[in-house]
Amino acid sequence: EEFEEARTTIRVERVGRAALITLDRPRALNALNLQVMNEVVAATEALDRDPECGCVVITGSAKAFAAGADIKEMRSRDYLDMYLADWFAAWDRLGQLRTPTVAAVAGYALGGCELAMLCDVLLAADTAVFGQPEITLGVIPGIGGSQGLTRAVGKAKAMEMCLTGRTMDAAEAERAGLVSRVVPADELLGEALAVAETVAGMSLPAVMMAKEAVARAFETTLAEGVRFERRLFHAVFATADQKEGMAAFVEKRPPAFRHR
Ligand code: CO8
Repeated sequence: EEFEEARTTIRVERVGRAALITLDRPRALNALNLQVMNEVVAATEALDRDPECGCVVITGSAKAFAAGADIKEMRSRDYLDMYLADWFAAWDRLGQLRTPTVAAVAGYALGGCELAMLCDVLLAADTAVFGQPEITLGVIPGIGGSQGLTRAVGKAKAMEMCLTGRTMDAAEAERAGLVSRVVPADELLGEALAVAETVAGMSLPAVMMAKEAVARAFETTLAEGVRFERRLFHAVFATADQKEGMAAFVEKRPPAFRHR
């Protein structure tokens, strides 16, 4: 533990215009203690401000994306400790980034399921296992799992998973709409980086607005969401990239977006 606390719990690399954050706390299966939370949030916020970064991939190890919140760190805390520290609140900032994020999930995503759901695109290896096992510890999800999972897979599966701790394998997660695609484990990182580089090659304002528009679907009525989308759709016609993208199509050449 002492050794672990003295080192960082993540690795950050640049891959072209994409960035890769690898959770690196192998002895605890990437359990999400406060250090991991603070490092992931600080790294993603720094990348969000960096104009050279167009998309962030978050991944774990082959065995565990993240085995949940750190049980050893929480076990002896009481209500006031948790309330006054506003435990886990910083994770919300991951969901507020403007730069798109891709979760590349292999192995256990238990509670790590919540971290993955804070990302915009979820890719799963065929080894992925998703679950909200908090109930088996006498507690409940605390990083938005009860809300995110219910929106992602519907009430029946979310309720069963949160009440029993039952896990979903990758195939079920794809059928249920939790992940966009399942790929062989050895192709996961390559696929995730390919998605990230594709996103990072698009017009940045269009990407940000598309992300905002999809995210709005979870926050408002259909009519208000469509109105929000329409306003943004009109707004993209103020960008040079709209002219370039449409000119490139007509001229049968790849677009060279200015705002990337
Ligand atoms: N917290 C702290 N340490 C952990 C955690 C964790 N969540 N998960 C694993 N570890 C540690 C183990 O204690 C063990 O350490 P040591 O070698 O010192 O004994 C080491 O990682 C390796 O783990 P295992 O020996 O258990 O590995 P196995 O391959 O046998 O099993 C499992 C892997 C199935 C993933 C198993 O480790 C497990 O069930 N982990 C706990 C999963 C869990 O319940 N997660 C939910 C966490 S609680 C929680 O999230 C409640 C808070 C609410 C909101 C936030 C959620 C993110």
